[in-house]
Amino acid sequence: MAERKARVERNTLETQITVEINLDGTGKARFDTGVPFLDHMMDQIARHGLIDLDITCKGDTYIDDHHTVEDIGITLGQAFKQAVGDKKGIRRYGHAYVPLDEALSRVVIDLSGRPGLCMNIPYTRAVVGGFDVDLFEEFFRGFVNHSMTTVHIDNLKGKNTHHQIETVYKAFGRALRMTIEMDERMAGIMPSTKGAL
Ligand SMILES: [Mn+2]
Repeated sequence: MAERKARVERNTLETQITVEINLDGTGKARFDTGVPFLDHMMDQIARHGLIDLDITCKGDTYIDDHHTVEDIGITLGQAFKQAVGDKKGIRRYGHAYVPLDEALSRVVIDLSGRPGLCMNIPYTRAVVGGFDVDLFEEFFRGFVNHSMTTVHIDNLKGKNTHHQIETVYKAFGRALRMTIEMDERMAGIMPSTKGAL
């Protein structure tokens, strides 16, 4: 199988970002983004997705974390799409439920070729670890728009905000892993009756 890796640089006046991704990794991650709580969340994608990630960002966090979080989502989406390639032989769909103590989240993904995000997280707090939790929607919207994927995210239970969002990122990693797994019975076959994704 060809290597499923990508390296994407994205530079604007607000952020300068480099993302390196290996879809067939072991969950090795290195982050230097200036936003530690986001790093903690992206670590879940790497570990539970078995995706190697190396992400650096110099962003205008002296304003707030908004541009950094959104633009990392965009760049990660671009790198993911590039690394996935033509999608032949992959499972395409992925889903996961992940609990963490009282919290429970479900993430369902389709590498559909069409961007779409349905996200429902009834946060119990607006800020966690100094991080505005509404920015997570910007991260995921950036990702789906640039990876051309459909993502449904539901936090079903949870009292602690850290647990709520951590279960989302863990489930996202697990679901992503399923989408890109090679399905032996689909070898060389495009997982769509349209013949393209
Ligand atoms: Mn945690």
